[in-house]
Parts: sequence; structure tokens; C-alpha cells
Amino acid sequence: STARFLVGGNWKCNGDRESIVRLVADLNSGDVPSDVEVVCAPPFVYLDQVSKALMPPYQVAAQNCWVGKGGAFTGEVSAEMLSDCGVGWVILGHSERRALCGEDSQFVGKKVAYALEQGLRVIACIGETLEQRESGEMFNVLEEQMGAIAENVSDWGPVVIAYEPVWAIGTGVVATPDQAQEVHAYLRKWVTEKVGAGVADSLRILYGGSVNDANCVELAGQEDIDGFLVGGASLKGAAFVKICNAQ
Ligand code: G2H
Repeated sequence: STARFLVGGNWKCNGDRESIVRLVADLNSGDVPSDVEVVCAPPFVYLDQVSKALMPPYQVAAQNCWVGKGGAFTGEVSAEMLSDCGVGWVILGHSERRALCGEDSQFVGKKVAYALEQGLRVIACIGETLEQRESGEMFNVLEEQMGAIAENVSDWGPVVIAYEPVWAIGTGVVATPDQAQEVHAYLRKWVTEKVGAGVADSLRILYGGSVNDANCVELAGQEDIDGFLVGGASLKGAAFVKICNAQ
């Protein structure tokens, strides 16, 4: 695609003030190409610390937000709060939230709609389990997840899709470049047919799942891979900076 390469660092539920000071220092001292967009997603309570300390070109993202307007929703953080605090991005529908917190595609779709309404940019995650892949359900699952996102998007400019096969997440089993490319090409074709060729061409489709500094270059060479969503390796500054230089 014609899109600018984007690398997201999903820190998940990791880190403390001290380790984050070190990680931010390592990131700030690394060289990131000016044509690459980089977004780091610390846990909510560290967003303020990180957004104050990280230097451009790094941006920050939240890892989740509430599905609608704030109110009596104990433990939740709303999209307007993120906007208010200068957080420009949010990751939605990560497989860990789908699997562990019971978020289904409709719920994720509603979150995407609300976050976009509040002016956030969204990294929306999709991906099949190993069982779904092996039983031939993979494309149906991806279509269902993509469909629920697409029906909630009118302006695709602020939207990024992350394809994260569940079997590759945190397992060390990365998708092969061919496996990833096959799905990315399918997704781009789906967007071409359901949304339009212009959107499909400019949409960033990230790959996520055990990306590291050793496998990123080959993956980045695939035609339809426009960046990465990185978990484990995003907690190591030097490795993450290398991944930002993969293209
Ligand atoms: C997938 C990825 C980051 P990891 O969840 O979103 O994590 O790189 O640790 O597989």
C-alpha cells in the first residue's frame, strides 16, 4: 500500500515507574526514521508519565477504553478522558480483551465508533485462533471481526487494523511471512470490495504476534504488511527501535 509504516508498542500490563523511566530513555536515544510513525501504549496509570517523557516522533496510545460516554462505570476510562489528557490513540479489540474480558465483535465495533467520535485514532485488532485456522474457519472469523469494525467507520483516515493471529501472540511462534501476507492481502481485498480501492490502498494493516528484532525485516518486506503491533519486544528499547527500522 501507499501508507506510512507504523509500529505500535503494546506494553500490556507490564512495567513500573522505574523500568518505564529506563525504557523511555532507551527509546529517546534510539534513531527512528522520520517517515515511520511510532505509537507506544503503556498501562493507563503510566500514560501521563510516558507522554511527558517520550520525545517526538513517539506518540502514545491507550490499550483500551470504555464503549461510550463516561459515568457510572467503575474501573473504566472513557475516550473523552484520553482526548482530554492528550492521548491521541487507542488500541481496541485486542485478542486478550476479546478472550479474557469477554469483548465480542459488536462491542469492539461500538468502541471503535465511540473512540472515533471523540477524535481518537484507533488501532483495531482482529485475528483467528489456531483452532479456527485449522478448521478452515479463519476467513469467516476475520470477515466477521472486520465487518463489525467496518460498519462503525465512515472516515478511515484515523483507523489502523492490526492482524494478530491468536496462536502467534506471546508464544514465540511468529506467523511466517507467507502466512501473514496471505491474510493481509485477503484483508486488503476485503476492504477494496466492501469499502473502496482508495481506502484499501491507504489503510495501514499491521501484523502482530511474536514480532522481534530478528524476524521483523522479512515480515516488513511483504507487500501488504504496513507495520507491526509489538508486545514483548516493545519492552526492550533497543529491540523496539530496530523494529521501527525494519522497513
Ligand atoms: C500481540 C503482540 C502485541 P507479542 O498481542 O499486541 O504481543 O508481540 O508479545 O506476541
